[in-house]
Amino acid sequence: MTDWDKTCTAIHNANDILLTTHCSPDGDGIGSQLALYHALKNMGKNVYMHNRDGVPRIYRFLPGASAVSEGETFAGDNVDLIISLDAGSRSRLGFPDSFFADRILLDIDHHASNDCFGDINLLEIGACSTGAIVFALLERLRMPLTPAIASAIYVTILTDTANFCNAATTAEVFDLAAKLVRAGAEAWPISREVYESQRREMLTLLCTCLGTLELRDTGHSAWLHVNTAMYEQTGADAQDTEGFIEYARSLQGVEIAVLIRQEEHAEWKVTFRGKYHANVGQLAVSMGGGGHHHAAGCTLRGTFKEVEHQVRQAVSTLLADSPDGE
Ligand SMILES: [Mn+2]
Repeated sequence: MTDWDKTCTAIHNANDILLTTHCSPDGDGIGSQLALYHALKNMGKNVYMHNRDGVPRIYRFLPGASAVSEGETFAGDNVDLIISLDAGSRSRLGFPDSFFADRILLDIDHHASNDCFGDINLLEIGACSTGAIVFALLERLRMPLTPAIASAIYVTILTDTANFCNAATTAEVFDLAAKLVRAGAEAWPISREVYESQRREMLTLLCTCLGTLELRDTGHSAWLHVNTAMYEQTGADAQDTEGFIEYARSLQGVEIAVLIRQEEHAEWKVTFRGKYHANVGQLAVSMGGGGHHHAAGCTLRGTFKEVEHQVRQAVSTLLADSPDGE
């Protein structure tokens, strides 16, 4: 569903707009949120930003990031439009039902697993990032690209294409990136902030995590895990695990990489990366999660052993059904 006209009308009619993104936000969620924040402010709207999990450290350099509040509830009674960015389902936002009562919900997203949870849905499944949809929306609204907006959208593309590397990286993506750089997004300073500003604790945790590497399914699946004891040993936290799974996928012959990360309340965040044919998006959907063909995730409950067993069976079944990766 691609409700361009309804989206533009809802934005024109709203006075107080709340922007939000999914739990454990990534560069696409945050960049989309901040780009739209600046543009809607420039239109004269009252704009608020609130995420269940705030803004990860590596994205706090972006202009406007300090205006994002966090937590399970948001006090603003006057909000008439909520815009959800980069979330495939309403539950991914992490808020109670009361959060959405009496407000129009606009869902802007590019996940194939999106269940059209909005009152209005602006979905472009082929888009490289949700930020690319925001870019197209700003063109429709005739909003000029400022350096702050261009930088925020650039981050969405940089991170969701895994540095202009993954299967979503088309000629159109490079065209869009060029437009953003011309509008004031600075590629090298942005890369320095996102990829070259890690804490030492991250590398210590990475060493520990790589020690858990296991290859299964005759070398077609690679497995890593992180538990809370590892955070205590290293001083790192869940945000530091961003990108760990790419090491598992980087091995020759690996078709599916899996990272199982301990969360609070006996929950485990399971992240999948695929390399060739295997559709890890469908795999994640089958376990209550969602995502894309080559990148997806879900949350499971139980002990580590139970969760690992469940995921192992699902991965082995998928690999048995897939043609050999080439
Ligand atoms: Mn995205």
